[in-house]
Amino acid sequence: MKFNTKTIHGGQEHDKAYGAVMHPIYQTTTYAQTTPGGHKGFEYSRTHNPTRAALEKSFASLEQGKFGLAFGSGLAAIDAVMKLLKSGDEVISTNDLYGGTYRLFTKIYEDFGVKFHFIGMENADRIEDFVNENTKLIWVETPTNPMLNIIDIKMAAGIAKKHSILLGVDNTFATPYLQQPLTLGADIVMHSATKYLGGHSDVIMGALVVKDEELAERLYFIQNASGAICGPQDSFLMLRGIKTLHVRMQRHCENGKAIAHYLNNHPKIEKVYWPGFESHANHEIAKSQMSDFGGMISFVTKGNDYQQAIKIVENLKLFTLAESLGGVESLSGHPASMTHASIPKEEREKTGVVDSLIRLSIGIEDVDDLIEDLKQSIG
Ligand code: P1T
Repeated sequence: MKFNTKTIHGGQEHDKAYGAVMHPIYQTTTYAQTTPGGHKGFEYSRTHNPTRAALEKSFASLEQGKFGLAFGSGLAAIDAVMKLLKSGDEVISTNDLYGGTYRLFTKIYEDFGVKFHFIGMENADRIEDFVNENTKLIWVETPTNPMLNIIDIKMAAGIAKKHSILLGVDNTFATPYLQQPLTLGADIVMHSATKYLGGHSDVIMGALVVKDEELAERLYFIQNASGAICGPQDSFLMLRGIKTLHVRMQRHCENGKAIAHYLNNHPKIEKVYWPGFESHANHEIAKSQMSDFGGMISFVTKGNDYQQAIKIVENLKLFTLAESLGGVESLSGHPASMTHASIPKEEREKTGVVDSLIRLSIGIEDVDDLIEDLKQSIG
């Protein structure tokens, strides 16, 4: 089955009771048993719920994995991965990543004795310099949030395999429409499904997909034991959102390309970060592991002017100034004070998250209107 068909049918079957075409919302916590343990595969909704199970099959199908897991948020999904580790274990993570992921790693898991190495992974062979006998996980976000760096998943997977380390890839920015990390050798794919998978800015959710059965069993155990699952209504909304993922992504990419070029030619803009430019440091890797370049763009104004950056985001009318990304509507953000405020200034500035950086999540509105809005706001 091809990807555009999988978004609608992947892992799905019609409702067995009445043939409902959309998967029913099983709004129940528990299931009748005829005798202790005598049930139809569902006991208690923290452990399993039919609506969530349908969604988990859809996640697995999209990412070409075998097992999908849905969580109450993207961070809950990453938290479940971290619970595979124990005190003394080490993680090599990209240094440019969502601020909340950095906060989870440094403010929660460092206290539990997990050691993190945050490194630039634009040259992925650098990862090997940080591997030792305690290394258990390599954590990659590509494209990175918010600098749109590209990390070579195949190369990272080669290093992970060589040393029997797990490779986890946060595929939130690319989505499986553009990039499927399991096919490039990753062990775990993670999503903030809140973003493009849901696509309508109305559900907070996380996803994991794996191929290996033993790893899946460990993660299902953590999912049930820790309990950070999502509810059936949200699972339904996510299934509905996924059905249009391919058409939305196509438009996000088209609009993203037009706006990246518009900004790149603007006299008041210093630099535009978008992996579709031939001048992007890892453009060739982006071309080889992604089928297009996505709808996320970051840029800085000439002279690194903080006040001007704030004025731009305040004056935008169609682009809403808000946290998050990946919805049908365009959003703007100021990473230094919003999504990445939990990363100390000296750390974030090392990766380029300066005070004048603006991040855009390009929606699927008419691109002429979006460019008109940027024109009136940037001047
Ligand atoms: O917000 P939540 O669903 O918990 O997902 C966390 C997360 C994980 N990974 C990436 C790459 C993310 O971008 C996020 C959430 N990001 C934002 C809210 C944001 O505006 O960047």
